[in-house]
Amino acid sequence: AEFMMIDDIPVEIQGEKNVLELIRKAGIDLPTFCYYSELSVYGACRLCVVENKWGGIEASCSTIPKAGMEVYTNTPRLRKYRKMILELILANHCRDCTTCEKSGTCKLQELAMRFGIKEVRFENTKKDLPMDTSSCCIVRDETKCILCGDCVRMCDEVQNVGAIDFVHRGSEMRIGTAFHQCMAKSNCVGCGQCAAVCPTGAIVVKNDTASIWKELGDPQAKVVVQIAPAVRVAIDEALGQKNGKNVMGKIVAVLRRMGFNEIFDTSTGADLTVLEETNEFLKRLEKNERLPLFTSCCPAWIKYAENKHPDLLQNISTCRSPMEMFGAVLKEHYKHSNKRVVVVAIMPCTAKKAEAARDEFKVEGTPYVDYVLTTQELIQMVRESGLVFDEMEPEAVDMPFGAPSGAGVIFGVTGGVTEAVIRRVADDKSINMLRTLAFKGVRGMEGVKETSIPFGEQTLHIAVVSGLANAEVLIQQIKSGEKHYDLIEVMACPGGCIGGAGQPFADREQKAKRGQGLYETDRMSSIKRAEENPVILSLYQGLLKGKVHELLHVEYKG
Ligand code: HC0
Ligand code: SF4
Repeated sequence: AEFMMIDDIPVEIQGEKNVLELIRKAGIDLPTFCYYSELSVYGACRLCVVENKWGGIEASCSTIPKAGMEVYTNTPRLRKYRKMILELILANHCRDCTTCEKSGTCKLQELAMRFGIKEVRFENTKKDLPMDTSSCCIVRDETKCILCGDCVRMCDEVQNVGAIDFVHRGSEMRIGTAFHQCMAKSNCVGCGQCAAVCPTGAIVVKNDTASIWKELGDPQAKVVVQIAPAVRVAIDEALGQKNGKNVMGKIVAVLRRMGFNEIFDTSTGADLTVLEETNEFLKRLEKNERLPLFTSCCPAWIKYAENKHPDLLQNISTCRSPMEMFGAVLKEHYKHSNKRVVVVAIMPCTAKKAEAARDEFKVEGTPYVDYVLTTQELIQMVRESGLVFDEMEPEAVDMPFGAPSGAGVIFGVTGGVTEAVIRRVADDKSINMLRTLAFKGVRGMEGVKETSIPFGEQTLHIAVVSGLANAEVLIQQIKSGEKHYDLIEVMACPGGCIGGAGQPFADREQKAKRGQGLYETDRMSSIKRAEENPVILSLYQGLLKGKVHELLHVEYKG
């Protein structure tokens, strides 16, 4: 075994990419603004500096650990250096913390507290720039930007979008879009991953909670809400436990107390999607046309395809996302209500806000889904209400839509849509087939997964990707003829919806726990397959009769 010395204590090197990871493994929470293990190392914030035995100072994030190396993490020089960096950042930073969207989760605020910064000795030379509120998904406030570049690297390296980049040089340097366009006109796909890694309030998720409170207070409004699969395994991280367990029952209880009139599960919509998407897949297989079939539930992926691969739009499933399917079903179901029906969707996702606002999902200007709230916004509303989430007694969702199948619940994790579809198309319907399917390569946090299943005389080749840069690699391989697939599931956020930018921030390990939480729910569901959900059957015989195309499918106009 190889060791290096950290603060005079030997620590074993076990393949850590840099000294910073080793220091953190040793239980020392060295601060950083610009380090994320899934992004390239930028080394700009200099907070992670360490001192070597000769008194040299170096950034630990960009130093490779070597046997025999000796570093110190907490010397008087380093403390002074870190304080100085923080003070310089704070000098050029808006300091209206109490009214900032990021207050409480801001890294700069946290470090200023940790390092006991009580005064800032430098003058603020930063220009006062207006906020960019043009996007439905994110809000940019450049006065809070500390130029760590996390957003730029996320957008480029993980999402292959490149909507934002450094512009100008020296003291004029800032983050901007191509041709200085507003976010809404840029090629941003709304995934929100930049906001998820932004350490300050420079990029935040758009907050729509005020509109919801207003609707809840309006006696003329019937406020109906649907809850996405991934929300139930993440909300508790901010309001209770961090174990990734499904707390859907508590969410339902809290929403009822807050005044929502009818509460449903988006997974019911996912059950509809399974049936529709499988039909479509089987038809295309039969005719051998428009293959591979790409899934269509992720709105950031749809936007990405529209921007970069319009030729692939014909391959994308015509199924609306579960949220939009269910939104349309709900509006249809309540169309004779004597109240104004407002459909709210609680999602792990920022791009869903833009999806809900698309013209394709409006009838005479009225959207099927009126508002999308992220998990984080719901957390804020729960806190504001004063209801103690941890003490809520779990309750069930409302009829007539009731509980979904397990297949509809696992939609929230990468590979879930695929697994749900395979359950339906596979010839073998035994419980053993279900069990082995879990080990066929569709589960797990990897960004690219492949599997194949027997189908009659054929073998179906299936790929599952999360992170748009991973999708891009796959698309190039397909276009060059190097790879062939029949079905491809694409989710923009690493890990799928559980890793959505609307969720509390999570590392890979925490995302994996959320995934396990959804699989556990599936294990505990007596109905595993979408087609066995009696609610879905009655919908096809009733409300959806003659309206399947109108309510469940879409043609994107670009
Ligand atoms: Fe998802 Fe969905 S699973 S996109 O990941 O398909 O956001 O959770 O609600 O619509 O069901 C997000 C999560 C959903 C939809 C579903 C799908
Ligand atoms: Fe890039 Fe996504 Fe942020 Fe848009 S929301 S700028 S696509 S990371």
